[in-house]
Amino acid sequence: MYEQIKLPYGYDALEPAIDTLTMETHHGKHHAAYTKNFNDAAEKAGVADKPVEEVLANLDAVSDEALRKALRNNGGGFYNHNLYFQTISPDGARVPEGKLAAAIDEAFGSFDALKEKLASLAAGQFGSGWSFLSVDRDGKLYATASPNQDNPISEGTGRTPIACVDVWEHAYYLKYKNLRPDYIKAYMGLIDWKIVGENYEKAIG
Ligand code: MN3
Repeated sequence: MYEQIKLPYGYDALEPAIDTLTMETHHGKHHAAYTKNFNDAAEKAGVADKPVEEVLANLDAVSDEALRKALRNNGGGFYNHNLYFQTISPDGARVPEGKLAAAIDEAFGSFDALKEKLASLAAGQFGSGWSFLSVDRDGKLYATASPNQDNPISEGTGRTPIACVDVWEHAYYLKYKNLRPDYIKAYMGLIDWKIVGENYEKAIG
């Protein structure tokens, strides 16, 4: 059984950057639905004993097209939102340190340049989707965007996402309406780079 992360902070803890009603709806309804639908599809496909990363990396092994699509969309939604809610906090580290900081400087030139790139990818994503910071097996970082609930795993890149920005309208529309860039800035201001650093070290083993 795949489980939604339990938030280590309250739905109202991220005010005013992310409002309480958006958090309630996003985590309590949208993410809950992706999780339920992913569990159902994984059960049907006979893959429910595998880690979500493995399911997403091996979608081609599922021959039934509707089931493959359900796994891609709901497995992606389950995975992406766990990362989205896990990597923010009301009082986290606002700058990266150690190995992650060094990898960011190497790949992007500076932390500010990375933030600009992740934000512009998110702002420029046409329709629903995400921007991701991901890492390959050699520790090299990439910033990319994906449509829908895709991610670097389901896209077959072999990279592990370690931070993300959700730009589906359900992530921001109640408060920010059409002002997607303002939401992106607010969300990115909540990213806990200590957690992202832990994700980085775990991904490269
Ligand atoms: Mn979302």
